[in-house]
Amino acid sequence: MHEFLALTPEVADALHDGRPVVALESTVIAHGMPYPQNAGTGRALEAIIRAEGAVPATVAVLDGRIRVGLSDDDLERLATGTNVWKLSRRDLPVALAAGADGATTVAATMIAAKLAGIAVFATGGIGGVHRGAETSFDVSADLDELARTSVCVVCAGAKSVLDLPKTLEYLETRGVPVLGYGTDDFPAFYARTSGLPVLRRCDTPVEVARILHAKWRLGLDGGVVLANPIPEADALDAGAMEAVIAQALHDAESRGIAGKAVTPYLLARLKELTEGRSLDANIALIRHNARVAARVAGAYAALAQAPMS
Ligand code: PSU
Ligand code: MN
Repeated sequence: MHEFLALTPEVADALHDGRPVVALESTVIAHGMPYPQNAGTGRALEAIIRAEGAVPATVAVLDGRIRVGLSDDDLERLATGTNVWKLSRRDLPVALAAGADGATTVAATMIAAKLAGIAVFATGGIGGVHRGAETSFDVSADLDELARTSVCVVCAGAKSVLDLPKTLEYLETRGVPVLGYGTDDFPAFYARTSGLPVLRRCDTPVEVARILHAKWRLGLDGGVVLANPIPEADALDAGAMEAVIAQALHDAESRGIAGKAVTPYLLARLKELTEGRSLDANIALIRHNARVAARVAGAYAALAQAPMS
């Protein structure tokens, strides 16, 4: 359909028919989790979305084309590949021109979802303003993408390796609604609460869908964050994680890790320091996000199909 964009027939058909589709990112597969948990999680997310009656569309770049919807072999290739680039907005044209393989971040996945016509996207955590950004200038391109690209991103908030108050300030400035799913409090990824309020609590998929519909019908382009807390049983102790996060940040700094390597380094280091508990929590929360995203996609598809009144 497009020189640089390829949808699977399943995804294209669902979009054509107005059925719910949920986009999934691939950086979490290629750079956010180790093998084989990454491949297993990628497959589990697709199965969860299907079980909820929606079509999953995992996004990645393979051989220089943005692929929306992957085969099982494609997924395995991303999960095991040794030369899979991490692609955000700035990297996409370079990877396409080079014919490279790459995993898409939240920002790049939003771009692909929007091009394909997918309104809802599930991930683990969004990038944000890093601690110390006042000197490092490290602000994830995910935030500017949320400001401009009309996709609803279902996440478990953001990790407290980031500066959460500054992340929320930035989203406020850029006009991005931050909604809490069943919570008034912005979740902090491994922990259910951060002590920071969301803009609006939503308790049902329909409430979320109504906000998406109102925003986009009004021509207010840009994303929406739907922050869905990690399930109670899977949450990690916030105080204990704070100490581990401080250690991981210190290690990143003393090794001179910078730029796009920061987030993958921190994720891997947290896993080591928690003996795998951070990975278990990460898998649990992203599965939960996929389920909620499928339900929101269903509610939004129903609303978008309804005759205008
Ligand atoms: N946060 C996580 N897990 C992840 C990421 C973020 O808890 O895997 C990934 C996402 O793909 C996100 C990206 O879009 O890292 C942000 O990278 P950066 O901070 O370099 O913008
Ligand atoms: Mn960064």
